[in-house]
Amino acid sequence: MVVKNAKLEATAVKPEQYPEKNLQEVVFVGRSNVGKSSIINSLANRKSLARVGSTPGKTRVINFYNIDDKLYLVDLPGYGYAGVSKTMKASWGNIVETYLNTRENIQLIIMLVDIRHKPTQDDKIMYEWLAANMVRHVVVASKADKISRSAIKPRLKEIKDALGVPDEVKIIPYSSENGAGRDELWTMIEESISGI
Ligand SMILES: Nc1nc2c(ncn2[C@@H]2O[C@H](COP(=O)(O)OP(=O)(O)O)[C@@H](O)[C@H]2O)c(=O)[nH]1
Ligand SMILES: [Mg+2]
Repeated sequence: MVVKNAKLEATAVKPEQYPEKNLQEVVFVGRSNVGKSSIINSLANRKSLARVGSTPGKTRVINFYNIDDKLYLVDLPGYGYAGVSKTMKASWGNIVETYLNTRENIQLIIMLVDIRHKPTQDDKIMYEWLAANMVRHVVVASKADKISRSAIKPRLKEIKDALGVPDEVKIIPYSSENGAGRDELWTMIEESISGI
């Protein structure tokens, strides 16, 4: 997929701030620091469309990136950052739940887990929600460049077992560093979006 125009179109904490254009949406969820902003840059082929590595837990907003006026890539606030207060956690839950429960144009949810780490309790809760809510989804094992090629398969299996991912749901190893997995993920995105 060649992206011609990519821009941050809206930043929201509540529905009134979501973009009004009814483009289909592909959503990224996962822990803080798992690589959500990086994968958006990688998919869009841009260096700094989304801000990478800002203080974990600090991004408490939903960012909507307009891709060629065809779809939005939506960057949700990350969960599981240890240093945040209860109030912050509650505000995260509220922002994310409201979006996931009310937004009708979500076509695909991409859940990121770090290929090097065991999924956490928060990851399990997130995946249970995805599995229970009948939303089309895919799991991406991020930072695949950080482990050896031979370690990839066993890591994917561990993630699959820990989250209880059924055979029909794909787990794609991805590297935003070198673009591994990009074509496969774009194919999945294109399959889930009509008219592109
Ligand atoms: N080596 C490597 N580092 C990555 C990759 N993706 C993200 N990172 C790094 O992980 C950190 C967090 O990434 P970021 O995209 O900000 O995560 P977010 O909090 O989920 O948005 C940054 O230092 C990134 O450079 C990847 O595929 N490979
Ligand atoms: Mg981010």
